Amino acid sequence: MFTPTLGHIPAPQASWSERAWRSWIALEEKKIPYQYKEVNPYKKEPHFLAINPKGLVPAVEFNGKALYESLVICEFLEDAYPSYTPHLLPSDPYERARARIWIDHITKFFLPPFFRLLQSQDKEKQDEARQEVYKALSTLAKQKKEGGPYFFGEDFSLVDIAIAPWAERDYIITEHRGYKREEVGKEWKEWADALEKRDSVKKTTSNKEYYTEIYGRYLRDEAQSEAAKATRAGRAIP
Ligand SMILES: N[C@@H](CCC(=O)N[C@@H](CS)C(=O)NCC(=O)O)C(=O)O
Repeated sequence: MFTPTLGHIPAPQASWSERAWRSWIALEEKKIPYQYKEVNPYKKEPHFLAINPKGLVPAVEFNGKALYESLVICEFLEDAYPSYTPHLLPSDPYERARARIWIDHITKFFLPPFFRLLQSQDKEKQDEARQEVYKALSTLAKQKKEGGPYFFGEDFSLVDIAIAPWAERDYIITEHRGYKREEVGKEWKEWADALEKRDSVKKTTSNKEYYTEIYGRYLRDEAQSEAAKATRAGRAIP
């Protein structure tokens, strides 16, 4: 959970949540002072449910008011701190709309097969999900502007933030599910390489041993997160 505040308390390096990580990268990029508070979203304690009734991270408390949903939080930070740079969305309305179209693509076409790829125990279903992951990423990467490492070329944006956690953690599906960045295509390989080298991403990453336990549960299809349960039941992920 994040509270934009005047004091900056360094965060412990233990956050595994990809969605929380998006908001964290946005705070670091824009250098908004914040306080990081660790909560266990699986416990869904009353004080946390009062902040996010869905009981999911990330959530922020801003001037005593609560907000949740990773991408909404990132856009909120952009709106609430207009003088803080870099801006995470382009100034041109058409390009802003394009950013939102491709962020929506990540939500709808990348995340569901990513979770299916992790959780499927059946080889054929894994192959199918891996192909869907490749397709979603190559379609996205083909929209990337030339002349710089990020979606909008030289300008790092919310599209980069929306996908960065899965670029940094794709070694898990490489080690366990036969995924290769190169198979997606050159555009994605170069983009993903740049994302994992970005300071705000490196600074907020956690150590690998911590992830092994968390992702192990997904790889054995034992995870009990809302996303894992939805994937198992064939429902849309939250
Ligand atoms: N759409 C939400 C999803 C948030 C979400 O599912 N967060 C996960 C961590 S990545 C969580 O809190 N899981 C706890 C649970 O499922 O009980 C967002 O983008 O913020």
